[in-house]
Amino acid sequence: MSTNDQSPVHYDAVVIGAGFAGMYMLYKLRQLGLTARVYERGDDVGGTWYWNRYPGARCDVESLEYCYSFDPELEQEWEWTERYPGQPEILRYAQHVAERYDLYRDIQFNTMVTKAAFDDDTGQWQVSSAPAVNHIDHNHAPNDDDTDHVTAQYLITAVGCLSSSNVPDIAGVDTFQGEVCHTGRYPKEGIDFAGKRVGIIGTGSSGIQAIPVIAETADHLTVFQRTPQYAIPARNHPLDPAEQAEVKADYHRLREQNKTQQGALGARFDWNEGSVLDVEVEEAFKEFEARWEIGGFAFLGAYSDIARTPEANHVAADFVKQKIRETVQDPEVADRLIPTTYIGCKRLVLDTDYFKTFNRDNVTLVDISENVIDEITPDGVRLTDGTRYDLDVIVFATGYDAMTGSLLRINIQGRGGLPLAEQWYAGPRTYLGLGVPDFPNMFTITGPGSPSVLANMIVCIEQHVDWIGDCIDYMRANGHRHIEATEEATEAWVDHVNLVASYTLYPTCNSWYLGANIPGKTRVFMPLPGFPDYAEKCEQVAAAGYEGFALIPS
Ligand code: NA7
Repeated sequence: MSTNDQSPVHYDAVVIGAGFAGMYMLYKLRQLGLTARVYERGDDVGGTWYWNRYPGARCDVESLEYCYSFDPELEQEWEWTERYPGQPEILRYAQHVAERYDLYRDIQFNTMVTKAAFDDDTGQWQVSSAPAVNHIDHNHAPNDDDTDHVTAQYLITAVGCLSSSNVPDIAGVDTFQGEVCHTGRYPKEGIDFAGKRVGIIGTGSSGIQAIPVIAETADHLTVFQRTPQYAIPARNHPLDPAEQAEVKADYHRLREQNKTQQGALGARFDWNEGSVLDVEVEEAFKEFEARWEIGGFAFLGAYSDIARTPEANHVAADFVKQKIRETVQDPEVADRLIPTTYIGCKRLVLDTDYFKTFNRDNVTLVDISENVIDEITPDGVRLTDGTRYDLDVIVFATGYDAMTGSLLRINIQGRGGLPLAEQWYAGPRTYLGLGVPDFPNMFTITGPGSPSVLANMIVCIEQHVDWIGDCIDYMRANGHRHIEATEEATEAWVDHVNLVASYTLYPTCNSWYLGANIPGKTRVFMPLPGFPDYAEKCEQVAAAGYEGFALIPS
């Protein structure tokens, strides 16, 4: 593929990323008879589930719902072993899919796309790639010496919403003598915590999953918490074969029903339409208790106004706060673990024994909300007030530059060399989360402005890939060479996303949905709440001849 003295190899489509989105996109492109090349930074498929190998890594969507539906034979034959799939099982599933549909041959691993530029003269995308550089920080630039170039008619990004790791810029991190890792870039060979003094920074979903598991083997675990977080028991358990068979017997209907749910999941839960404010607190707590026992996101389905109305939210939050106080033996530690934000404002975490872990003698909770980490020293961590913690291992569970980070890390340029970073200087601007004005023939799978992280990702991925496939098919059938989101439709869509978010409590806290976890990032609410309305809008747009997009003939 080296192209020094020849013209670059041309593909109908270049796909960036071989996670669940990239794999299904490749499958779809092949079905359409198109040539495609997929570039992947890792050395295997799986995306998020390739990188997130930290102890306790598990999906918060149930196995039977967190899998493809495009092939009835696949969904019938694959057997899940647990209610919620762990990282190794999801990775095995991804590998099975890649083998089953012979996807590997069109995927180039260990490769980063460094630049993708639309060429105004040829009307094609010019894509440059280089060997991936392995580093704790995903944003680390690869070496430019060994760059390959190809061209493509379509550029399809399947980079994932949570794949650009956020490693805080803390002075001295390079001087640390022990082992350092980020949960989203966890070493394949694992880390042996036995007998070690471990520090973990971050108490989001990754931290909350990892903490109980690391605490079991570490000599001592120090948890550095900036913001306390709500967590609901996952109640994971081995999947009963009879339950699996029952779901599979009715799979199609359940899948279709999921698509009518706001989060495209949980069709088997009871989603109560009523208001928590219409019942006595005792009755509401009884309902929450029942759902606490079931485990998982069913908790949020207890009443319909928890995510919308502050007073309703308080009732649900109070229930969880009471649970934390009942579980954590030291009242002072319990106080520090109690969140002050609305429940669900940051993504609700499903946990296994998280709060209980703080009753262990070998676990210390350190509040760094004000007394922040000032420096990482060769021996550990020093806080602003001078307190030192000697450590052998530091685990960053500090999350991601979500939704836009992985796209902006690539030097993507649209018409006239316009950098995507410039088009998005005031926050991401997309039409339907799928297209960007001035970036013809570029599709962003689960891009900002689509439900993505607020819904079952696999459902969102399939919906986007199907839509993109249909769109390309339509273009070819009708002699269109380019498709491009219009400025007006994009403007209106960005306003729409903001309006829908404003009806919820999501924008009220410093979450990664808003980009608030990344210093200097423009605060814009990036995902769109509500899968069913969104999917309907996408269908309407397509049925109206791709309304809001400009279609340019060959
Ligand atoms: P999250 O949810 O972004 O959590 C990151 C955690 O790291 C969170 O507690 C942050 O505190 C903390 N953090 C981030 N930066 C710092 C710095 N500089 N200092 C101290 N603490 C910091 O990421 P996860 O990987 O846990 O989960 C991501 C998603 O994956 C999750 O929502 C699921 O969808 C799956 P903060 O709350 O910002 O104060």
